[in-house]
Amino acid sequence: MDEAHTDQPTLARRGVLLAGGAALLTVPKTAGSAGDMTRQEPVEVSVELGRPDGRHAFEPSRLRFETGRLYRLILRNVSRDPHYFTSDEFAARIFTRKVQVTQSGPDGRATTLAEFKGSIREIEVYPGHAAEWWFVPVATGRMTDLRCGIRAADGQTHAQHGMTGEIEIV
Ligand SMILES: [Cu+2]
Repeated sequence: MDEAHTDQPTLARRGVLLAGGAALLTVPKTAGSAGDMTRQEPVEVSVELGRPDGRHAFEPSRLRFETGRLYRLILRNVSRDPHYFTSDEFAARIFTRKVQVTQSGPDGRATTLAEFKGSIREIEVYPGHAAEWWFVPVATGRMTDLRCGIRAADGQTHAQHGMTGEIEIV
């Protein structure tokens, strides 16, 4: 009896909160601009190019981004071969703020060696090194053309060895 009694105000309050939340969601968006989307705090995403055991693969091989958010995509080559991060469809759907070439010091901290601005279509990273792609996705889509086109000693590309991936922008 007592329990049911004390629950009542809680439920009533929750109802009020839900109603309030729903009301907030239905407030129409104003036509204002979102401001400079390249100046947000970046969302950090890391992808390893190649595997330490020599396999040709992206890890992870499935990536997901949201339009309107700034990403700092760290491409780290953890293998002994150079690798490309290539997706023409992805490059066509993003705005690149910059690409940075970084170097890790003995203390593990990354130092920026160079910065590139403008449209970037693909990035090649050499063994043991890293590059950062800072971008804002501007169009949605599911891209299945992520690949590394480097040709291995057997005449096949790394993509044919399985170095492919999928990118989704929502
Ligand atoms: Cu490769």
